[in-house]
Amino acid sequence: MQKRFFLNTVALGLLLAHTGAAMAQEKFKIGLILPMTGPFASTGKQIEAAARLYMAQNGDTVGGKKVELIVKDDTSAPDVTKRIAQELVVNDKVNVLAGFGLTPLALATAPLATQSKTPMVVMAAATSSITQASPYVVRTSFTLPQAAVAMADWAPNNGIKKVVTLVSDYGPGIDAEKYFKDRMLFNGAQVLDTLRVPMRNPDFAPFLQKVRDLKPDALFVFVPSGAGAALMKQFSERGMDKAGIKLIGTGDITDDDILNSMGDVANGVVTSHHYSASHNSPLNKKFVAAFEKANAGLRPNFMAVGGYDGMRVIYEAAKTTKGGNGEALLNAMKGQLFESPRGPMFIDAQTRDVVHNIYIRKVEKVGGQLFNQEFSTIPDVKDPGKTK
Ligand code: VNL
Repeated sequence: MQKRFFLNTVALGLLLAHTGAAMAQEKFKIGLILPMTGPFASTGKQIEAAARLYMAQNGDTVGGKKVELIVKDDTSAPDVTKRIAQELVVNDKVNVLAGFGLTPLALATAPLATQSKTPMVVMAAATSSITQASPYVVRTSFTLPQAAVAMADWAPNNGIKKVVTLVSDYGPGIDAEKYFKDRMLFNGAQVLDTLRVPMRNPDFAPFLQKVRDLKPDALFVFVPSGAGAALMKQFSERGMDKAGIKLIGTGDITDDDILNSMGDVANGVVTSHHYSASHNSPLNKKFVAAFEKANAGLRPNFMAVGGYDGMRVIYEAAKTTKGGNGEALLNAMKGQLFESPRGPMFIDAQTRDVVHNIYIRKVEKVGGQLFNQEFSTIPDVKDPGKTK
């Protein structure tokens, strides 16, 4: 009798524990780690706004589970990103980690994704090698080699034979410099010098002076999202444009988030990138209008689209796996093919990296506002960094 009572109690306990676990599992948790404060806060703001818009449009239940979006500020410090990711995995038991505003933040977290078998969706960082840092990384942003090679194919055919490069001295800048330079040389152009500025609080003045003395046809620049306005201001103050030196670069320097505040110096600047808020498609028009409406007129930039598409990849994988996690969730992200506000987009199943169009764009005034007007398309660009 006693024994039977004991067994029943154990059974009941197990049942309750099991039910408790099942109830805890009713949620599908997304840990979104972003720089919400500090010099890269605009990236965090754009991505969070885009993720919330995606949820507002697609509902907060997926694969039979309630979606919980947990947003955390890493202040753009890699050790903080890593600690937050650990807490999200161990304490919150998130199904997926997402965000990653800068390359060092993604690289600091990649080993944890591998150890814990947690899919990690990189929505912003764009150094080619990030997808190789963990087999659990899936990227929905872009890669610098994609954009840099496209610009190096366009420039020599458009009167730019001698260039100087100026990049932020870390992962994406070094990728931009290398892939732009190699392709320019391959195309028979000259690279007079390669300059690197500190990633944080760069003073462009001494570098621009050097560029003036070298008198290239154009200066090719990469600086991370948010830093483009300071570059433009100093470019104009140093009289570079008046000295006949054109400014070209990846679209990070004519970022839609701040383009309108850059003024006339930005007008006419040609860049290469995967997204413009003025991309001409019904889906993008809808996206931009909804984003602006939900965010007091804020224009979405390429960070927003990386966040929006990242949520799409997560939602579809959650549907396929009925709110799964680990390798099953990861596998359901691979190979997704869909229309993004940027145009057609594909997650290469082999590399887990994004394949999409790169556009050549020129800043122009449309209805009194500055936009990156796309005028040429290089379709379905894979990351050139993956082919060697
Ligand atoms: C990165 C690349 C960051 C491109 C960016 O802005 C950007 C990165 C914050 O990989 O760190 O525009």
